[in-house]
Amino acid sequence: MKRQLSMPFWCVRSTVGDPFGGPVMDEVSALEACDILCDAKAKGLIDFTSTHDDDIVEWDPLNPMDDQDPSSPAYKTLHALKEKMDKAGLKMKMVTCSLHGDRLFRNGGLTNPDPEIRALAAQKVMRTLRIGNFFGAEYFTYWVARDGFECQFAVDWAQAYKRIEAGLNLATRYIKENKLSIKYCTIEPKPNEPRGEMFLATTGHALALISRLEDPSMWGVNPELLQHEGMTNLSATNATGMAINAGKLPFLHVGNQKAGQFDNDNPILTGMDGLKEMISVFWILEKLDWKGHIEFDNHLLRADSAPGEANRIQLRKDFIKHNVDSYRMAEKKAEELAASKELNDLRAAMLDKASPIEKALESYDLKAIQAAKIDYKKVLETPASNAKIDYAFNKALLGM
Ligand code: XLS
Ligand code: MG
Repeated sequence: MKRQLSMPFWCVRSTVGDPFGGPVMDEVSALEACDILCDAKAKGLIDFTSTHDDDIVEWDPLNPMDDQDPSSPAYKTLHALKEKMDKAGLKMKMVTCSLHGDRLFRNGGLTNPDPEIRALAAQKVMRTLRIGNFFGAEYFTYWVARDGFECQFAVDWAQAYKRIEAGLNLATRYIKENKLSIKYCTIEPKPNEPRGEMFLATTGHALALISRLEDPSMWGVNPELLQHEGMTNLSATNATGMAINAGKLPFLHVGNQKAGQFDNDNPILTGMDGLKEMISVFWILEKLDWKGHIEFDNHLLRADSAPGEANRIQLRKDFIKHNVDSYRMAEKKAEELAASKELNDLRAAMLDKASPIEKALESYDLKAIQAAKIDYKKVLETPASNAKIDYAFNKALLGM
Protein backbone atom coordinates (compact mmCIF):
# COMPACT_ATOMS: atom_id res chain seq x y z
CA MET A 1 0.00 0.00 0.00
CA LYS A 2 1.35 3.41 -0.92
CA ARG A 3 1.47 5.15 2.44
CA GLN A 4 1.44 8.80 3.31
CA LEU A 5 4.75 10.14 4.54
CA SER A 6 5.74 12.72 7.11
CA MET A 7 9.04 14.55 7.57
CA PRO A 8 9.38 16.45 10.86
CA PHE A 9 10.80 19.93 11.37
CA TRP A 10 13.44 18.67 13.80
CA CYS A 11 14.99 16.30 11.27
CA VAL A 12 15.29 19.08 8.71
CA ARG A 13 16.58 21.67 11.18
CA SER A 14 19.16 19.33 12.69
CA THR A 15 22.72 20.64 12.40
CA VAL A 16 23.99 17.07 12.97
CA GLY A 17 26.24 17.38 16.00
CA ASP A 18 27.16 14.50 18.28
CA PRO A 19 28.56 14.38 21.84
CA PHE A 20 32.11 14.31 20.46
CA GLY A 21 31.91 17.11 17.94
CA GLY A 22 29.61 20.05 17.48
CA PRO A 23 27.17 20.82 14.69
CA VAL A 24 28.47 20.51 11.14
CA MET A 25 25.68 22.09 9.12
CA ASP A 26 24.86 25.78 9.09
CA GLU A 27 21.48 26.47 10.63
CA VAL A 28 18.16 26.97 8.89
CA SER A 29 15.42 28.98 10.59
CA ALA A 30 11.99 27.51 11.22
CA LEU A 31 10.67 29.47 8.24
CA GLU A 32 13.46 28.19 5.99
CA ALA A 33 12.84 24.62 7.18
CA CYS A 34 9.19 25.18 6.36
CA ASP A 35 10.14 26.25 2.82
CA ILE A 36 12.21 23.06 2.42
CA LEU A 37 9.26 20.96 3.61
CA CYS A 38 6.81 22.81 1.36
CA ASP A 39 9.14 22.20 -1.57
CA ALA A 40 9.14 18.46 -0.72
CA LYS A 41 5.34 18.56 -0.63
CA ALA A 42 5.21 20.31 -4.01
CA LYS A 43 7.46 17.58 -5.45
CA GLY A 44 5.08 14.92 -4.15
CA LEU A 45 7.68 13.51 -1.77
CA ILE A 46 5.82 14.05 1.52
CA ASP A 47 2.27 14.65 2.71
CA PHE A 48 2.74 15.79 6.31
CA THR A 49 5.11 17.27 8.80
CA SER A 50 5.31 17.35 12.58
CA THR A 51 7.17 19.36 15.18
CA HIS A 52 8.31 19.87 18.74
CA ASP A 53 7.18 23.21 20.16
CA ASP A 54 10.83 24.30 20.34
CA ASP A 55 11.55 23.44 16.69
CA ILE A 56 9.36 26.30 15.54
CA VAL A 57 8.95 28.73 18.45
CA GLU A 58 11.22 29.12 21.46
CA TRP A 59 9.75 28.55 24.90
CA ASP A 60 9.75 31.48 27.28
CA PRO A 61 8.82 30.18 30.75
CA LEU A 62 8.06 33.76 31.83
CA ASN A 63 5.47 34.08 29.08
CA PRO A 64 3.81 30.66 28.83
CA MET A 65 0.80 31.94 26.87
CA ASP A 66 2.84 33.79 24.22
CA ASP A 67 1.25 31.70 21.47
CA GLN A 68 -2.01 33.58 22.22
CA ASP A 69 -0.47 37.04 22.28
CA PRO A 70 -0.54 38.79 18.87
CA SER A 71 2.39 41.03 19.80
CA SER A 72 4.74 38.10 20.61
CA PRO A 73 7.40 36.79 18.19
CA ALA A 74 6.00 33.27 18.69
CA TYR A 75 2.52 34.32 17.55
CA LYS A 76 3.96 35.96 14.43
CA THR A 77 6.13 32.95 13.55
CA LEU A 78 3.25 30.51 14.04
CA HIS A 79 1.04 32.54 11.70
CA ALA A 80 3.79 32.92 9.10
CA LEU A 81 4.42 29.15 9.14
CA LYS A 82 0.74 28.33 8.84
CA GLU A 83 0.37 30.66 5.90
CA LYS A 84 3.20 28.93 4.05
CA MET A 85 1.91 25.46 4.92
CA ASP A 86 -1.69 26.24 3.94
CA LYS A 87 -0.48 27.58 0.61
CA ALA A 88 1.54 24.43 -0.02
CA GLY A 89 -1.17 22.08 1.28
CA LEU A 90 1.29 20.69 3.84
CA LYS A 91 -0.44 19.39 6.94
CA MET A 92 0.92 19.43 10.48
CA LYS A 93 0.11 15.89 11.50
CA MET A 94 1.66 15.64 14.97
CA VAL A 95 3.02 17.90 17.69
CA THR A 96 5.30 16.83 20.51
CA CYS A 97 6.57 18.74 23.51
CA SER A 98 10.33 19.00 23.99
CA LEU A 99 10.95 18.08 27.60
CA HIS A 100 14.59 17.36 26.81
CA GLY A 101 16.13 20.53 25.36
CA ASP A 102 15.78 23.01 28.21
CA ARG A 103 18.34 22.58 31.02
CA LEU A 104 15.51 22.88 33.52
CA PHE A 105 14.33 19.36 32.67
CA ARG A 106 17.75 17.72 33.09
CA ASN A 107 16.47 15.49 35.91
CA GLY A 108 13.10 14.77 34.34
CA GLY A 109 10.07 16.50 32.85
CA LEU A 110 6.79 14.82 33.86
CA THR A 111 8.61 12.78 36.52
CA ASN A 112 10.81 15.53 37.95
CA PRO A 113 10.83 15.23 41.76
CA ASP A 114 10.28 19.00 42.06
CA PRO A 115 6.54 19.79 41.68
CA GLU A 116 7.36 23.30 40.47
CA ILE A 117 9.38 21.86 37.58
CA ARG A 118 6.53 19.43 36.87
CA ALA A 119 4.16 22.41 36.74
CA LEU A 120 6.46 24.14 34.22
CA ALA A 121 6.53 20.91 32.18
CA ALA A 122 2.71 20.85 32.29
CA GLN A 123 2.55 24.48 31.10
CA LYS A 124 4.90 23.61 28.25
CA VAL A 125 2.78 20.59 27.30
CA MET A 126 -0.39 22.73 27.30
CA ARG A 127 1.27 25.34 25.09
CA THR A 128 2.35 22.57 22.70
CA LEU A 129 -1.21 21.25 22.56
CA ARG A 130 -2.52 24.74 21.73
CA ILE A 131 0.12 25.06 19.01
CA GLY A 132 -0.99 21.69 17.65
CA ASN A 133 -4.57 22.86 17.67
CA PHE A 134 -3.59 26.05 15.83
CA PHE A 135 -2.23 23.91 13.00
CA GLY A 136 -5.10 21.42 13.18
CA ALA A 137 -2.77 18.56 14.21
CA GLU A 138 -4.36 15.15 14.82
CA TYR A 139 -1.72 13.63 17.08
CA PHE A 140 0.19 14.54 20.21
CA THR A 141 3.28 12.49 21.07
CA TYR A 142 4.94 12.06 24.43
CA TRP A 143 8.51 10.86 23.92
CA VAL A 144 10.03 9.66 27.23
CA ALA A 145 12.93 12.12 26.89
CA ARG A 146 14.54 12.78 30.30
CA ASP A 147 11.96 10.84 32.29
CA GLY A 148 14.42 8.24 33.46
CA PHE A 149 17.37 7.75 35.79
CA GLU A 150 20.98 6.76 36.24
CA CYS A 151 20.93 6.05 39.98
CA GLN A 152 18.22 3.67 41.12
CA PHE A 153 18.48 4.65 44.79
CA ALA A 154 17.68 8.22 43.81
CA VAL A 155 14.26 7.38 42.29
CA ASP A 156 10.91 7.64 44.06
CA TRP A 157 9.63 4.27 42.86
CA ALA A 158 6.21 4.81 44.45
CA GLN A 159 5.68 7.95 42.38
CA ALA A 160 7.62 7.78 39.09
CA TYR A 161 5.03 5.93 36.98
CA LYS A 162 2.12 7.70 38.69
CA ARG A 163 3.68 11.00 37.66
CA ILE A 164 3.91 9.93 34.03
CA GLU A 165 0.27 8.86 34.23
CA ALA A 166 -0.66 12.23 35.77
CA GLY A 167 1.22 14.11 33.05
CA LEU A 168 -0.47 12.14 30.26
CA ASN A 169 -3.91 12.41 31.92
CA LEU A 170 -3.38 16.15 32.13
CA ALA A 171 -2.74 16.27 28.38
CA THR A 172 -5.91 14.26 27.67
CA ARG A 173 -8.00 16.50 29.94
CA TYR A 174 -6.60 19.66 28.36
CA ILE A 175 -7.41 18.37 24.87
CA LYS A 176 -10.97 17.44 25.83
CA GLU A 177 -11.79 20.49 27.96
CA ASN A 178 -10.63 22.83 25.21
CA LYS A 179 -11.99 20.70 22.36
CA LEU A 180 -8.62 20.78 20.60
CA SER A 181 -7.98 19.24 17.19
CA ILE A 182 -5.81 16.43 18.65
CA LYS A 183 -7.79 13.19 18.31
CA TYR A 184 -5.22 10.70 19.56
CA CYS A 185 -1.99 10.70 21.54
CA THR A 186 1.01 8.41 21.45
CA ILE A 187 3.86 7.36 23.72
CA GLU A 188 7.22 6.96 22.02
CA PRO A 189 9.28 4.51 24.06
CA LYS A 190 13.07 4.41 24.19
CA PRO A 191 15.36 2.28 26.38
CA ASN A 192 18.08 4.85 27.16
CA GLU A 193 19.67 8.06 25.83
CA PRO A 194 19.56 10.77 26.97
CA ARG A 195 19.08 9.12 30.40
CA GLY A 196 20.93 5.98 31.45
CA GLU A 197 17.57 4.24 31.72
CA MET A 198 14.16 5.52 30.63
CA PHE A 199 10.97 4.66 32.51
CA LEU A 200 9.11 3.60 29.33
CA ALA A 201 11.83 1.57 27.67
CA THR A 202 9.90 -0.45 25.09
CA THR A 203 6.61 -0.70 23.22
CA GLY A 204 5.48 -3.22 25.84
CA HIS A 205 6.21 -0.79 28.70
CA ALA A 206 4.22 1.91 26.94
CA LEU A 207 1.24 -0.35 26.21
CA ALA A 208 1.14 -1.50 29.83
CA LEU A 209 1.17 2.07 31.15
CA ILE A 210 -1.62 3.11 28.76
CA SER A 211 -3.98 0.59 30.34
CA ARG A 212 -3.71 2.56 33.60
CA LEU A 213 -4.50 5.98 32.12
CA GLU A 214 -7.85 7.75 32.70
CA ASP A 215 -8.79 7.30 29.05
CA PRO A 216 -6.74 4.51 27.44
CA SER A 217 -8.77 4.87 24.24
CA MET A 218 -7.01 8.21 23.61
CA TRP A 219 -3.52 6.71 23.76
CA GLY A 220 -1.37 4.48 21.56
CA VAL A 221 2.31 4.05 20.72
CA ASN A 222 4.64 5.19 17.99
CA PRO A 223 7.71 3.00 18.25
CA GLU A 224 10.78 4.32 16.48
CA LEU A 225 12.07 1.49 14.32
CA LEU A 226 14.61 0.21 13.81
CA GLN A 227 16.29 2.57 16.26
CA HIS A 228 14.72 2.46 19.69
CA GLU A 229 13.94 -1.24 20.03
CA GLY A 230 17.16 -2.09 18.20
CA MET A 231 19.32 -0.16 20.69
CA THR A 232 18.83 -2.98 23.19
CA ASN A 233 18.68 -5.78 20.62
CA LEU A 234 14.89 -6.07 20.73
CA SER A 235 12.98 -6.91 17.58
CA ALA A 236 11.29 -4.19 15.54
CA THR A 237 8.96 -6.77 14.02
CA ASN A 238 7.83 -7.88 17.46
CA ALA A 239 7.08 -4.28 18.52
CA THR A 240 5.15 -3.70 15.30
CA GLY A 241 3.14 -6.89 15.53
CA MET A 242 2.22 -6.33 19.15
CA ALA A 243 1.23 -2.66 18.74
CA ILE A 244 -0.99 -3.41 15.72
CA ASN A 245 -2.65 -6.33 17.47
CA ALA A 246 -3.37 -4.05 20.42
CA GLY A 247 -5.04 -1.62 17.98
CA LYS A 248 -2.64 1.06 19.18
CA LEU A 249 -0.35 1.93 16.29
CA PRO A 250 -1.45 5.11 14.46
CA PHE A 251 1.97 5.83 12.93
CA LEU A 252 5.56 4.68 12.98
CA HIS A 253 8.83 6.56 13.30
CA VAL A 254 11.43 5.10 10.95
CA GLY A 255 15.19 5.18 10.47
CA ASN A 256 18.09 2.75 10.46
CA GLN A 257 20.10 1.27 13.33
CA LYS A 258 22.91 -1.14 13.95
CA ALA A 259 21.51 -3.27 16.75
CA GLY A 260 23.02 -2.77 20.19
CA GLN A 261 24.47 0.67 19.47
CA PHE A 262 23.56 4.22 20.55
CA ASP A 263 20.57 5.81 18.79
CA ASN A 264 22.04 5.81 15.27
CA ASP A 265 19.19 7.74 13.65
CA ASN A 266 20.57 6.88 10.22
CA PRO A 267 18.29 7.52 7.26
CA ILE A 268 16.09 4.55 6.48
CA LEU A 269 17.95 1.50 5.00
CA THR A 270 21.22 3.44 5.23
CA GLY A 271 24.12 1.75 7.03
CA MET A 272 25.51 -1.70 7.56
CA ASP A 273 22.46 -3.54 8.95
CA GLY A 274 18.74 -3.45 8.93
CA LEU A 275 17.66 -3.97 5.31
CA LYS A 276 15.89 -7.27 5.92
CA GLU A 277 14.38 -6.20 9.23
CA MET A 278 13.01 -2.91 7.90
CA ILE A 279 11.42 -4.57 4.87
CA SER A 280 9.92 -7.22 7.13
CA VAL A 281 8.35 -4.49 9.29
CA PHE A 282 6.68 -3.06 6.17
CA TRP A 283 5.67 -6.57 5.09
CA ILE A 284 3.90 -7.00 8.46
CA LEU A 285 2.10 -3.68 7.89
CA GLU A 286 0.85 -5.11 4.58
CA LYS A 287 -0.10 -8.48 6.01
CA LEU A 288 -2.05 -6.92 8.86
CA ASP A 289 -3.69 -4.41 6.54
CA TRP A 290 -2.45 -1.51 8.66
CA LYS A 291 -3.74 1.90 7.62
CA GLY A 292 -1.47 4.41 9.37
CA HIS A 293 1.23 6.71 8.05
CA ILE A 294 5.02 6.65 8.19
CA GLU A 295 7.04 9.40 9.78
CA PHE A 296 10.78 9.65 9.22
CA ASP A 297 12.77 10.31 12.37
CA ASN A 298 16.43 10.34 11.51
CA HIS A 299 19.22 12.68 10.48
CA LEU A 300 21.61 13.28 7.65
CA LEU A 301 24.73 11.17 8.31
CA ARG A 302 27.14 13.48 10.13
CA ALA A 303 29.92 12.20 7.87
CA ASP A 304 27.95 13.29 4.81
CA SER A 305 26.96 16.69 6.16
CA ALA A 306 28.97 19.80 5.38
CA PRO A 307 29.01 23.44 6.38
CA GLY A 308 28.63 26.31 3.94
CA GLU A 309 25.88 28.18 2.19
CA ALA A 310 25.95 25.91 -0.86
CA ASN A 311 25.04 22.93 1.34
CA ARG A 312 22.69 24.55 3.84
CA ILE A 313 19.48 24.03 1.89
CA GLN A 314 20.54 21.53 -0.77
CA LEU A 315 21.86 18.80 1.54
CA ARG A 316 18.64 18.99 3.53
CA LYS A 317 16.55 18.62 0.39
CA ASP A 318 18.73 15.68 -0.70
CA PHE A 319 18.25 14.14 2.76
CA ILE A 320 14.45 14.20 2.39
CA LYS A 321 14.62 12.70 -1.10
CA HIS A 322 17.05 9.99 0.03
CA ASN A 323 14.67 8.96 2.83
CA VAL A 324 11.60 9.00 0.62
CA ASP A 325 13.25 7.11 -2.27
CA SER A 326 14.66 4.54 0.15
CA TYR A 327 11.29 4.14 1.85
CA ARG A 328 9.43 3.71 -1.45
CA MET A 329 11.93 1.05 -2.55
CA ALA A 330 11.38 -0.89 0.70
CA GLU A 331 7.62 -0.40 0.50
CA LYS A 332 7.54 -1.77 -3.04
CA LYS A 333 9.53 -4.83 -2.02
CA ALA A 334 7.27 -5.38 1.00
CA GLU A 335 4.20 -5.20 -1.22
CA GLU A 336 5.72 -7.72 -3.62
CA LEU A 337 6.53 -10.11 -0.79
CA ALA A 338 3.07 -9.76 0.72
CA ALA A 339 1.35 -10.42 -2.61
CA SER A 340 3.57 -13.33 -3.72
CA LYS A 341 1.49 -16.48 -4.17
CA GLU A 342 4.54 -18.67 -3.89
CA LEU A 343 5.56 -17.16 -0.56
CA ASN A 344 2.02 -17.11 0.79
CA ASP A 345 1.51 -20.76 -0.12
CA LEU A 346 4.74 -21.71 1.57
CA ARG A 347 3.68 -19.89 4.73
CA ALA A 348 0.21 -21.39 4.60
CA ALA A 349 1.62 -24.91 4.43
CA MET A 350 3.18 -24.40 7.84
CA LEU A 351 0.92 -21.81 9.46
CA ASP A 352 -2.59 -22.72 8.35
CA LYS A 353 -2.92 -26.26 9.66
CA ALA A 354 -6.55 -27.33 9.78
CA SER A 355 -7.83 -29.60 12.56
CA PRO A 356 -11.27 -30.13 14.08
CA ILE A 357 -9.78 -29.32 17.49
CA GLU A 358 -9.20 -25.72 16.44
CA LYS A 359 -12.85 -24.82 16.92
CA ALA A 360 -12.76 -26.13 20.48
CA LEU A 361 -9.64 -24.13 21.23
CA GLU A 362 -11.12 -20.95 19.81
CA SER A 363 -14.38 -21.30 21.70
CA TYR A 364 -12.70 -22.33 24.98
CA ASP A 365 -14.63 -25.62 24.84
CA LEU A 366 -12.79 -27.02 27.85
CA LYS A 367 -14.57 -30.40 27.78
CA ALA A 368 -13.82 -30.98 24.10
CA ILE A 369 -10.19 -29.96 24.58
CA GLN A 370 -9.86 -32.30 27.56
CA ALA A 371 -11.43 -35.18 25.63
CA ALA A 372 -9.48 -34.69 22.39
CA LYS A 373 -7.38 -37.63 21.22
CA ILE A 374 -4.28 -36.14 19.59
CA ASP A 375 -1.82 -38.31 17.65
CA TYR A 376 1.19 -37.33 19.77
CA LYS A 377 3.73 -39.26 17.65
CA LYS A 378 2.51 -37.67 14.44
CA VAL A 379 2.74 -34.10 15.67
CA LEU A 380 6.02 -34.78 17.46
CA GLU A 381 7.60 -36.02 14.24
CA THR A 382 6.35 -33.23 11.98
CA PRO A 383 9.23 -30.81 11.34
CA ALA A 384 8.61 -27.07 11.01
CA SER A 385 9.97 -25.17 8.03
CA ASN A 386 11.01 -21.76 9.35
CA ALA A 387 14.36 -21.81 7.55
CA LYS A 388 12.74 -22.92 4.29
CA ILE A 389 10.37 -19.98 4.47
CA ASP A 390 13.21 -17.62 5.32
CA TYR A 391 15.24 -18.93 2.37
CA ALA A 392 12.37 -18.23 0.01
CA PHE A 393 12.00 -14.70 1.40
CA ASN A 394 15.76 -14.10 1.15
CA LYS A 395 15.68 -15.22 -2.46
CA ALA A 396 12.83 -12.85 -3.21
CA LEU A 397 14.56 -10.04 -1.30
CA LEU A 398 17.70 -10.51 -3.39
CA GLY A 399 15.65 -10.73 -6.59
CA MET A 400 16.98 -14.19 -7.45
C1 XLS B 1 14.37 10.76 20.10
C2 XLS B 1 13.00 10.74 19.58
C3 XLS B 1 12.39 12.10 19.43
C4 XLS B 1 10.92 11.97 19.30
C5 XLS B 1 10.16 13.23 19.40
O1 XLS B 1 15.06 9.76 20.18
O2 XLS B 1 12.97 10.01 18.41
O3 XLS B 1 12.96 12.79 18.36
O4 XLS B 1 10.56 11.34 18.13
O5 XLS B 1 10.36 13.88 20.60
MG1 MG C 1 11.24 9.44 17.18
